[in-house]
Amino acid sequence: MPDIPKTAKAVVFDECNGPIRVDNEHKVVQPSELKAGEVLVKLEYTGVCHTDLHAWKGDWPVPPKCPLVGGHEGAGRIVAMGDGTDTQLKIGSPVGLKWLADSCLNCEACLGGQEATCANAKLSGYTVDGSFQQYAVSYAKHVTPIPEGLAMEIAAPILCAGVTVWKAIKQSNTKPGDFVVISGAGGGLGHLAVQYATAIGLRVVGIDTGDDKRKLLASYGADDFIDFKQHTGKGKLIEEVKRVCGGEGPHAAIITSAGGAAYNEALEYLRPHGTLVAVGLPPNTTINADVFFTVFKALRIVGSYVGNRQDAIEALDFAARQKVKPMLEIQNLDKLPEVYERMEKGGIAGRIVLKC
Ligand code: 8ID
Ligand code: ZN
Repeated sequence: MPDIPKTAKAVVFDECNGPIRVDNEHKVVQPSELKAGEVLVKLEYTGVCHTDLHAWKGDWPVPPKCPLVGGHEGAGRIVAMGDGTDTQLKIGSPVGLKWLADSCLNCEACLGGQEATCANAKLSGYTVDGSFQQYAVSYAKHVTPIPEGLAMEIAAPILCAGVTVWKAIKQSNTKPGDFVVISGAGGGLGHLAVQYATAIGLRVVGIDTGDDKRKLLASYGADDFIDFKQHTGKGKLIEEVKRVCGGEGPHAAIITSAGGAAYNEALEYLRPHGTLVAVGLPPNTTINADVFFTVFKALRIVGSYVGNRQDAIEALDFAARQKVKPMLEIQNLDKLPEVYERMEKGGIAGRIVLKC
């Protein structure tokens, strides 16, 4: 059994919008304190998702627990397990922590493979402490096995961003050759959505802003890029999206933007029978659907919330086969506050991953 220190580093905040502090002497849960089903994971890398920023800002209707160690894209190895834990995983197994830390596995949602909507779901970095630390407690039934040979820093962003967009694509009602718009395409979720969509043969139009993001998405084989800041007049973005999608608009639009404006015109640029997949979670935002056109164009609006255990395995498999490769900038765990500042400005192309 590996040596487990009594304390280690964690990044903590005590209240939403309050100071974010690096605690170098954060208590590490000891193996003897773990309950059956719990695992202690020594984290190597963690991605920073915009959800973590929403959590710190208290953006959503139900605030996170406080004090909180955020983070839910953690990659590391199991170093201890509670007595009586029933699992195939072993000490040393590489595993990932996801947003969904635990669920009951017995309710209608869980039995139907919709674990995220389990009434007893535990959420990493929201209702339980997450991955912005060196040692985290998680749950054997929900940690995701990371394929041997896949680098931990590559696995990390797949564990939320990758899983979520892979699931969203599966819910988009598209087939190879169809047009899909990814709005927020240059961000953490979006740049992976472009890659998964391209990998399965969709024609991808990215919407975001700036030349860095334009170049990044072109390197993944996106068919078009629309800079939303260059199409600001009334109806201009709708016109441009329709134009690049064969004149009729896309078969689906997956909104991964962290800003509400991306939702505004999506229903208007979709082609008949098109699907709007809502993924981004801007605060206080509503989707305005004109009833007449929703009916006459037979549109679908679908909310897509992370993915289940199998979606996570599939999402990592794309990365292991190098069909999908996150664009990473690696920083130290201590840099979380600076990362949030840059994220708030929309200035990150791809994902920032922190070394734990
Ligand atoms: O399960 C889920 N549904 C789920 C899972 C994980 C994350 C939802 N999310 C949510 C996050 O909480 C957040 O609201 O998805 C959103 C995006 O997360 P992210 O990809 O981690 O954020 P980012 O890296 O900051 O990227 C956001 C991108 O949106 C662009 C920005 O330029 C940035 O590249 N963007 C914005 I802000 N406004 C835009 C607009 N009007 C826009 N792109 C197009 N049009
Ligand atoms: Zn996330």
